[in-house]
Amino acid sequence: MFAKEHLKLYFICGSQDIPHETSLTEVVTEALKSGITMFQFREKGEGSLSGSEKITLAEKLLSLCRSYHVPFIVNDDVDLAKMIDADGIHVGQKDENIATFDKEFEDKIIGLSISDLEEYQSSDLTNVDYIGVGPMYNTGSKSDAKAPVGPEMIQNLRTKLQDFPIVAIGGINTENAQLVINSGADGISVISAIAKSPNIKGTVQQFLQTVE
Ligand code: TZP
Ligand code: MG
Repeated sequence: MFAKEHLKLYFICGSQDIPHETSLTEVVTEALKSGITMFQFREKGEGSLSGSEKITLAEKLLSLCRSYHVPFIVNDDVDLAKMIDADGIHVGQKDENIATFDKEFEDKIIGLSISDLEEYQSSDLTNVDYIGVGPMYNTGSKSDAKAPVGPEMIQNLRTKLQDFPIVAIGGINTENAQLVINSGADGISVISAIAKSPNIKGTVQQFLQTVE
């Protein structure tokens, strides 16, 4: 089900990341049409939806992703992922422990955030399909983001993890994406570079040229 090709251009988004003049559904539709390879629903922070509004939106985006054969990952919310039968779940270091749900997610994609070597050393990757490493650079999309670790962290982890799937995250744009890929990442994950792009199609195509 999971292949590291899915990490090439991993778009992460929630309604809080979307400029007022558009909607999450419109942005995700345009991103899917343009060729993103995986999507994560990250409904989190100021301006995000909860309860039934969050579930309805998730179901809508899941069916959109299915129609493009793009895996749909839920950030953090294990109950939601189970309820709507998402393709996977992404958790951070402080989120629900993977050991508590790995059996139920055996045939699903499990992603884990790692920001530095210390977190890498204390993480059990037995049931993890990919890790998200970052922030690479300063980010305006995560209020509690750690200090940027730079592409050197990918190089560093790559030597320890051999061919384990790694996606880079945090402050990645069309200018610095090549550097991140050259450091050994299998792909890049972005929020604002796509969510706030005035030309999503052009931005996605530029990213895809970099990662291919
Ligand atoms: N985790 C580390 S940085 C980040 C997350 C979710 C935010 C990435 O957003 P952007 O806009 O691509 O910097
Ligand atoms: Mg999380």
